[in-house]
Amino acid sequence: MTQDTSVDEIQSQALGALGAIDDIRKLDEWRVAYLGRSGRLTSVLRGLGALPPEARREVGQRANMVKSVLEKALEEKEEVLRQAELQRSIEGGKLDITLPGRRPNRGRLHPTTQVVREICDAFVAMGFQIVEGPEVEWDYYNFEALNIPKDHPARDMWDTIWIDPPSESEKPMLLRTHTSPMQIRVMEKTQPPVRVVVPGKVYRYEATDATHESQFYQVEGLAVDTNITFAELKGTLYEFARRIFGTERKVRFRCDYFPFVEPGVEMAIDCFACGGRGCRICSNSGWIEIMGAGMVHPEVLRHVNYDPEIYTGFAFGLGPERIAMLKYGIDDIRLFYSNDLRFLYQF
Ligand code: YSA
Repeated sequence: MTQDTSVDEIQSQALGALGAIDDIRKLDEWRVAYLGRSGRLTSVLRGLGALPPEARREVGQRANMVKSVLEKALEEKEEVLRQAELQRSIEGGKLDITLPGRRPNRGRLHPTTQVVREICDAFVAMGFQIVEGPEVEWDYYNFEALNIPKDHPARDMWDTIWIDPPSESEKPMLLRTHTSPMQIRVMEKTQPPVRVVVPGKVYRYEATDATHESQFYQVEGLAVDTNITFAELKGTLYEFARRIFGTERKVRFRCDYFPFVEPGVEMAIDCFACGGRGCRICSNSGWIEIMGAGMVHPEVLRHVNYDPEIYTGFAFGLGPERIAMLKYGIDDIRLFYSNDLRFLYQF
């Protein structure tokens, strides 16, 4: 038998075998047997080199023709079997071709990100620029330069997660406990007038409850210029509250202490849950604190070589999760980071 007749034989055997297949899952076995890397036709094509030149051309051409015939036959058979399978499942009632398709899931921004952006937009509209800074911070920026020297009791206001504890390192590092260190970084690099907001994540070694997380966001604000007074601070923050909450909500300013401001204030909004009567969420006070603020302390200005006789400024640091809670009536801050899609899909 010549190589040529053996190629014809392969074709007729292959087509016979293909005709006998009635299950789509068996087609791959057939493909491997005849057209696969060690299949019968591929072996003939591989052996062409050993044939004399005139036979090589003839057998080669024939084998390639057979290959196309088999490939086409495989394609047709696959289509026939697929149609048959579809027909069977329609008849068997397994496939409801009238069912609407499944909607692909669409991604969206996390509610905290949405609120952070909304807050920043409100300040950008009032002439502030947005800057960002490191979450791993030096003790110097987080405390020292903000008028909180080592061993000062004010450090206890921020339960700190240390990377290098102060006793072990000359230049201790920590996870920033607030966005206020960016006040120093910005003023070191710029000359007044300064108007910036700084969104970012902060970390505290703190037990969680309905209004406290150990990782949360803050948005810092800083304005320094000549002639900035407490009136500018109040005007800016009232305007912010009006833009975010509308004109109906009540705003309360109270004296507060932060070592890097003088005087210092705390700003609160009336509790969304009890309308100010007092409940679990607002610790029976009727108010939810959303930010600390104040006039930048002259000592902080001196730290960055601004002359406090010429320049004054105000600063604030607010909690976007608390603002989202007030805006949307969310009664537990832990919902933001529990990865519960039923919660997240509402925003
Ligand atoms: C004060 C004066 C300034 O001139 C500038 C900034 C500040 C704020 C200061 N750096 C600070 O961190 N103050 S704070 O500890 O009271 O936090 C500010 C805001 O962050 C709070 O009003 C609250 O909205 C939010 N916050 C605080 N602890 C939180 C929290 N949000 C969620 N979980 C916590 N554990």
